[in-house]
Amino acid sequence: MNYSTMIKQMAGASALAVMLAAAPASADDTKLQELKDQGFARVAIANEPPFTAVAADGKVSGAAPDVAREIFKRLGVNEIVASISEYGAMIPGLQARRHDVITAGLFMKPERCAAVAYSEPILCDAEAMLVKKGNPMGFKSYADIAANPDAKLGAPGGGTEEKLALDAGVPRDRVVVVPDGQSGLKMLQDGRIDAYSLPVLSINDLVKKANDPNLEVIAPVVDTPVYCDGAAFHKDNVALRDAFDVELKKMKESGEFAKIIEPYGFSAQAAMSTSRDKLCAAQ
Ligand code: 6CS
Repeated sequence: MNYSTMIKQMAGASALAVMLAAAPASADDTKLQELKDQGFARVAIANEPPFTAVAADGKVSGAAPDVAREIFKRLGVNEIVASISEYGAMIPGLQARRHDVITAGLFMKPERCAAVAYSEPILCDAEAMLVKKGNPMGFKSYADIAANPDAKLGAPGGGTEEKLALDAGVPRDRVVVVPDGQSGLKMLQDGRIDAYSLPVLSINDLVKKANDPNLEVIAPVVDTPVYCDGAAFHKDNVALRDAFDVELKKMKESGEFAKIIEPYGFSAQAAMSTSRDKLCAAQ
């Protein structure tokens, strides 16, 4: 290569370098301003009390949206607008920009941590199974369900319980996708499934409202960890996630975080005793 060509190449390279250096802050830095201008944050929820709930009049509550609503207010975004989604569709919906954040009790696991930008931990819970009174098939673990060729488990589509059951060897055709708590309860009562699995607080909420003496809660499911969720942001919105975490930390330290989640049955201490790094590396 002759000298003049080399100089031209270098000039081009340095011009490019100057352009990149002057490039505006990443697109990520504008997301919070976008939400402020929009006036609301679009949150994905599941409608699974006490994690998330939608009343007959459309009012959104539950520990996850209540924490998010308060933090977004502090960030200058006054409202949240919720859409109900199956757990397995939440991350694709976030990646397709249909949601600004997932605030649904979506438990941190390595494969999810790779796909989203989680906040620090918010809601922690163990896993449970709802069975007929007396636990006639003797379930204590998902392996017990795998071992019984007649046993069928109901669980949320794309949810943690479905994956735990499949990983424990329950064949696909014996793991029944259940869209919501009421459906799961009915399927169990009608004998279409032999156990229905959700986190402990969700199962307890369902049982309390069912008022059916022929039900029994198996909790915790043996050989399963305590999971914690975080608010889940798009991978390109780390600056927004970090701003959310600054406010979450303040609320944890002031006691305001506990005031929001503990009336729902969650432990602030459980969330404060772990971290995103630990939960995303664990299991
Ligand atoms: O994160 C999950 O997959 C699970 N989280 C909750 C709050 N309920 C069921 C779901 O499978």
